[in-house]
Amino acid sequence: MILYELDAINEQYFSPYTWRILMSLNHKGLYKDVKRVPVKFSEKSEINNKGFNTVPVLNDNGTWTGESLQIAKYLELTYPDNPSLFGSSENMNLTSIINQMLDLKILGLLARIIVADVYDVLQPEDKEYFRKTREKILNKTIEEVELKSSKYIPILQKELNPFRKIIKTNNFFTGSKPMYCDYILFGFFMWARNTSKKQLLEKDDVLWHWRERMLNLFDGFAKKSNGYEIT
Ligand SMILES: N[C@@H](CCC(=O)N[C@@H](CS)C(=O)NCC(=O)O)C(=O)O
Repeated sequence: MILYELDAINEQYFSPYTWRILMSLNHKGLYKDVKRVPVKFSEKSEINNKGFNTVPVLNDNGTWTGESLQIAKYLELTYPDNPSLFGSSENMNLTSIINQMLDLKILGLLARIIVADVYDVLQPEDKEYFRKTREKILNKTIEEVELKSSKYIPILQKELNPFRKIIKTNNFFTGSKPMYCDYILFGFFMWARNTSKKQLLEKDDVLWHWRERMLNLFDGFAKKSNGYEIT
């Protein structure tokens, strides 16, 4: 299996969507069979040639799949005997809704907090492409966004309230075991952890402890990745 992901300096792999798949591959016990291949924002021909423009992209023995949620579903359906990412087909559908809602809400907010930090850890040849595309989306320069970044941390914290309610009584979002739903939100935290030194959660927050549990899964797979110590 080949997983295409974004390159970054110092192997600080940060794509939130790729993190969902890295965790899913571990969850399914398939990570040991995976070769990780970095592509650049500015040079993505390996995936472009197969019709994809974003990472993650998975090539499983000639079967190519793009879009993180589609990859997760592919893994679930192709490897049904490995631990389930969704629990049932009904839960898979529900998780798809959560995926869309979270992406809409959290991506924009977190981008306003960490975009300048992401810019700093890009490969030098990717900076021009990133600046051009992201400044167009944010309608501001990266530096202007950075000036207001701290304003968005409490807004992000508030948006996460529904998750806090759930994990007051559960270790993970659907119960005692992590599922794809956990990996969706966790991917965003890995985007921040592996690019930014900004503190997003307070230490007494139940989500802080959930994030610790997530970092420690699979023998500390995410914790061992190159990023910044979360304080
Ligand atoms: N909906 C897609 C989003 C993937 C995505 O936006 N990936 C970003 C990196 S985090 C990317 O590859 N961007 C390439 C570009 O902007 O050219 C998914 O869930 O996989």
